[in-house]
Amino acid sequence: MALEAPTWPEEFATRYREAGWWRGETFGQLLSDRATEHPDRIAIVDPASNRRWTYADLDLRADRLAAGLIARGIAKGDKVVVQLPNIAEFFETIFALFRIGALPVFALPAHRETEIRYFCEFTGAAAYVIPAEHGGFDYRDLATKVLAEVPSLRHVFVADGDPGAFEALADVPTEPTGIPDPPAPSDLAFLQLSGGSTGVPKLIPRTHDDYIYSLWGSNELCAVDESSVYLVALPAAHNFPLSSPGSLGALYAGARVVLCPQPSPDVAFPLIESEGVTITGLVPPLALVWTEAATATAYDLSTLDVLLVGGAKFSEEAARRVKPALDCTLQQVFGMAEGLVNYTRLDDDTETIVTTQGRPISPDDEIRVVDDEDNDLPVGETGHLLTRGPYTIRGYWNAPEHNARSFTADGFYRTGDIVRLTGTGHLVVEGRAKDQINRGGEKIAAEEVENHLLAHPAVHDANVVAEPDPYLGERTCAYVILRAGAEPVKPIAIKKFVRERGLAAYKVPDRVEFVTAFPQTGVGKISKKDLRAAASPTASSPATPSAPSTQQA
Ligand code: OOB
Repeated sequence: MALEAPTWPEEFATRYREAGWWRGETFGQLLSDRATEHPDRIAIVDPASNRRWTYADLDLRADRLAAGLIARGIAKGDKVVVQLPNIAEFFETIFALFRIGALPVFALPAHRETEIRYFCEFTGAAAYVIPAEHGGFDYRDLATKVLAEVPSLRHVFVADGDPGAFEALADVPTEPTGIPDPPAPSDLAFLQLSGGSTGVPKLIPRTHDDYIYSLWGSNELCAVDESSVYLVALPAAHNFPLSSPGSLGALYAGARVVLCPQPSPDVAFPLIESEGVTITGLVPPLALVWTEAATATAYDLSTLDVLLVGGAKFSEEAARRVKPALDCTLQQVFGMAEGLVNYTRLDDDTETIVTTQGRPISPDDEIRVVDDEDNDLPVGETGHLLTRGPYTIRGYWNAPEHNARSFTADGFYRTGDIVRLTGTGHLVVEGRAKDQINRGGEKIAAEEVENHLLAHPAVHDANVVAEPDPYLGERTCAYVILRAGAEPVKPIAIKKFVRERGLAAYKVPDRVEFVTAFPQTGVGKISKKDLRAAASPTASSPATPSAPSTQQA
């Protein structure tokens, strides 16, 4: 299958194979292998529906669903938008698609019409898989709208609950007939979403070879083996709980995956006790909540060996509290869906664990810390992180213009993160150059929200920046200049407008501030740095975005 994105030059692919990083496995095959090796071991626990699937169950289900999907015309290379919560069918669906060589496009349950329509249109998706309802939201209504708008979309499958006018996923499986043309290890396995800093999200093409390396590489560093029990506390489709080492790492190891319907301690702690969970991953705000709750809980959390925390910067003070409260090893993880994942090592000393974001999985991960002109900086200096390696993409899917900006000519990915390397090769995340808000691990591209604000008839101009939040780390502040003579409008109306445009709720600005002008840089560009400083009450030199000396509406 021709890749629809730049891939590794042959000399790199050969090197990664020869080094043993790329093992020539596919997801479809590895599940069959595990099912042959230990058919009766539990693979998936879905407590909400009280189901426990063995490896043999999951393998058979994936085969039967693949056969049914093929009968409905889903073929190798087709894209299928998968928007499922933490339920067992998520795994049945993605392994069926992996087997066919059809590509899941991993949407999050929080995505709404704007995002889903875009994923379906941009990828020319053939099918869309949803729950009937989840979190009080009816995905069938969303699917009805998207189906009417996207001509390529031929099927909507409802994986859980009343399918309404659509086909229930449970009615799709049939007798397995064999896969006509299974994917090769170097083929694309799926499209993951980028946190992004551009107007629309970019799609990340991952191959079987490269992603599977990130799984077993993570397993080695996080001590995941067949006796492990991994709790999927974050949304299952996100790269962190999927692969660091995540559910797929656990399945690779022949371990058990427990699906947590919600990450709050009142739901997660009883599952840790009853299933003997040994390892899980959380974003910093949740890690704080768990740490607090653990000191007062009656549940037995003693099986928990490792708590991974990542997705956003975990403050040193919060990191120090983890071990005393949960009696487990904290492992910081600094990763990205584009590839590179860094872990603190389980045997790192406490200072390293609490003050750094770890070091790369692979000896073949190349790390550069550069200045604004791409000159390499001496170790210890702070600069832009560039990376290249055996599981970091060489380009986004069908996005040549973005690729020219986001990758160097020799294939390094510009992460947009500002980091410092320590003498031991650990990375410390110092900040971010990309125009993004990291809202407790959920990434928001400022430009995307600004475009929606600009669609409001009363809005002349808008700038979205991060402001500090004690719980989330960052939240979103929209500075808005209203049109001269526009009807008076309240911040809440602006928020409502954005929400009603069908955007995921986490992207709706937390605060809308009306100003008459934006601060400018020396060359007359809008200064987001000054806007950020204005949004931060503790900033040393707060700008005054409403200062009349700057750009007038
Ligand atoms: C993970 O993946 P994404 O794609 O949602 O976001 C990647 C970005 C990074 O470039 C960085 O800006 C930020 O999220 N980030 C962190 C961080 N971990 C991620 N910033 C500071 N400290 C950390 N520990 O977020 C992701 C993917 C795999 C594993 C873990 C996280």
